[in-house]
Amino acid sequence: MSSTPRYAHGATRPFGDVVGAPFDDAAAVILPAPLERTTSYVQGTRQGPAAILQASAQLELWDEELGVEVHSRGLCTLPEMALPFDALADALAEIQRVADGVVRANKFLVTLGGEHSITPPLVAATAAHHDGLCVLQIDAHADLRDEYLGDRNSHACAIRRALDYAPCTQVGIRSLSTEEAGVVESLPTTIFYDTKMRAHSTWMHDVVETLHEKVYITIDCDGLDPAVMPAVGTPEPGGLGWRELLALLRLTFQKREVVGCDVVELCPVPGLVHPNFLCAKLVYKLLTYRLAGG
Ligand SMILES: [Mn+2]
Repeated sequence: MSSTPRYAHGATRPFGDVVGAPFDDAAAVILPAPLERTTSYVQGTRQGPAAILQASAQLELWDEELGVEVHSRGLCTLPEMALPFDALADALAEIQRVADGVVRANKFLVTLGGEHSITPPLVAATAAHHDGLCVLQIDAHADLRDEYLGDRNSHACAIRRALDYAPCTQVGIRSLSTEEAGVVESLPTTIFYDTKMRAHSTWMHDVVETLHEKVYITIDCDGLDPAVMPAVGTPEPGGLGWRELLALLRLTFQKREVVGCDVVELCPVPGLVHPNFLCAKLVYKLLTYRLAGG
């Protein structure tokens, strides 16, 4: 009997437009989780997973950087979660339940958001099966508020909640509130601010040095420079370049065991396809770095 997690779902569109492995045979699993409940500026991240999967049909599956093609090494795309819940907490609990089923089956889970509030349940599910887990967050925003607009599960609180399960290293940060700045020192997190992090040429190694052996990576698209990644709900000037992000990710996969990832907060702009394609390529890079062994 298949151990595929069961849940209410919509369409299934396989990553790369190529039917991959059945769940039980898969090494890596893609979970589309189009949650959008607490976005605070531009709306539309619920369209993110579908846009990434649609764009992924245009990907070349050969990776010229590593000289491999990993799509055939056991990739399963699950159907898009429907998340028919009135309460945000119930939707997050369902994401955690489904993620637990994937991580328990020893699959490399890549979740497509959706807003950043999906990350705490994903980290919780991953930490339950991987002792000593830590989180690497790529983001413009610290997301360390204890609550935002009365909601402790808001996207603006994502990393604060995730810290309940694992310590964090935050990279590319260039936006935080006065309240957050006041509590940073007391929290189990290390911040590499965008304005200062490149001061030493070894900075990427310095980032990786802060990470435990097992790492969960959460990538908020707005961590990238909005000049290359404009389709986000809360854009911030500055940020990582595309090659810079890939170099940091590759180094992390080379030096640590990355056990799960998410790519969140893509907010597609009608007629502007390059951000969607960037996210599809980013997801495939994560899969390539993992499945090809760095
Ligand atoms: Mn952000």
